[in-house]
Amino acid sequence: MAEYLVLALVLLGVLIVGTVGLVVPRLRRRPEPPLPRTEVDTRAEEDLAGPPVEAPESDLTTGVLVEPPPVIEAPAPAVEVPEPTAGRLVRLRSRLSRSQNVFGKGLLGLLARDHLDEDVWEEIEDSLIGADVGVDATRDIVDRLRERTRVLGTRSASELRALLAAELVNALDPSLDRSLRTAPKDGTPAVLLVVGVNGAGKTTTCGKIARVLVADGRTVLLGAADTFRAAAADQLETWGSRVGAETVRGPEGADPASVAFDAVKRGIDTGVDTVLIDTAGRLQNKIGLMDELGKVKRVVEKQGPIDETLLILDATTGQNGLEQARVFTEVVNVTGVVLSKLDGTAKGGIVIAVQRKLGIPVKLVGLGEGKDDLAPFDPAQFVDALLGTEAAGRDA
Ligand SMILES: Nc1nc2c(ncn2[C@@H]2O[C@H](COP(=O)(O)OP(=O)(O)O)[C@@H](O)[C@H]2O)c(=O)[nH]1
Ligand SMILES: [Mg+2]
Repeated sequence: MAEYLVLALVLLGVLIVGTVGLVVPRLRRRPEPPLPRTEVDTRAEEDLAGPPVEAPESDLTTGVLVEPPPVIEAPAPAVEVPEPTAGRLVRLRSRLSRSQNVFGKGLLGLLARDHLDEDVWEEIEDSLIGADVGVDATRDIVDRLRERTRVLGTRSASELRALLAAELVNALDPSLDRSLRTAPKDGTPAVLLVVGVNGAGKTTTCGKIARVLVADGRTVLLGAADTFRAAAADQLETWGSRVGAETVRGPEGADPASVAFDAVKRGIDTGVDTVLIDTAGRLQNKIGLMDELGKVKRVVEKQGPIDETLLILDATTGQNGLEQARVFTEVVNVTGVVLSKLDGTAKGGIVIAVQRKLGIPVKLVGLGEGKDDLAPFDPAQFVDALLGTEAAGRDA
């Protein structure tokens, strides 16, 4: 009898311990922090950019989130009116200050020496090569400069400046056509393709060009054919939305050619003036890139010719960038070069080397990260900016 009682007590004990063991962990798990809290926090801060909205408290007894305060929608940003392009290169000339040291101070200083002997000419040559002008162009410039200073009797500072300026402008071939073909023809939009290596500034330049066109009264559509990362399309869309331009994009990893095709088709259907197509520029695999870009070109051309293919080159990569650039000229018919980031280099001479090596006119230059820091390229204005205000002041 006593044995039954002991057994019954033991069973009862096991039952109690088991129940407690099951219930306690559940009780502990209950008040875990609800995930949506942080989400609500950041969203509210970004959208409102005002005083931080308090995080909603979770109800510990039910584990249910107390309803968050309503997130007030920020008003839709107004469409911006970009700066006109006229005179931009003159306005942005101070952005060339790094290069101005080499050309304006360095070269003009050397030319102003009392005796232009062999050593000085060698120093002048070194300066030009150091500024990425390139060996061939440097030799031409220095030979012509030597000849003209020899012929000329007097050598005032202003005369020397004028001689140097003339040779630099001459090396930039002012006769080249630098206009952008962006005007629609027979009711169909002009199509611009933007190519270049990763990070060169393609997307930024697309955005800046869209602003220039909108400022000129054109309607623009953007095609996000860099489908490698969704962020690339987002970046382009942001540029477009600021000036009221539609962006056609595909899902991440979509076929770039089909996105480009859709963009042109949409541009034709909606009757915009210009379609700008941004592309990817991964160069790890030259064959892959050639295939991809070649396909984009062929597929787009099913709907009509590409009016302008712009190659974006990062000026800070200097002569190395030039070698990479060749790959693009082999695949697509590059009609113009945009030299980006000229504000970030002391080697503004790269403009001369690029044109000479590629035989393609530099049509635009990027002079900063700002929305309107893109200028039409003009050899005389550029050289004037390179030689600097100080040198110009000496003329007066
Ligand atoms: N300083 C400067 N930065 C630039 C210029 N153009 C582009 N960038 C910057 O270069 C980086 C890469 O540009 P992005 O357009 O994304 O290059 P992508 O990969 O060719 O599309 C960004 O941080 C841009 O702001 C320029 O003219 N000057
Ligand atoms: Mg990009």
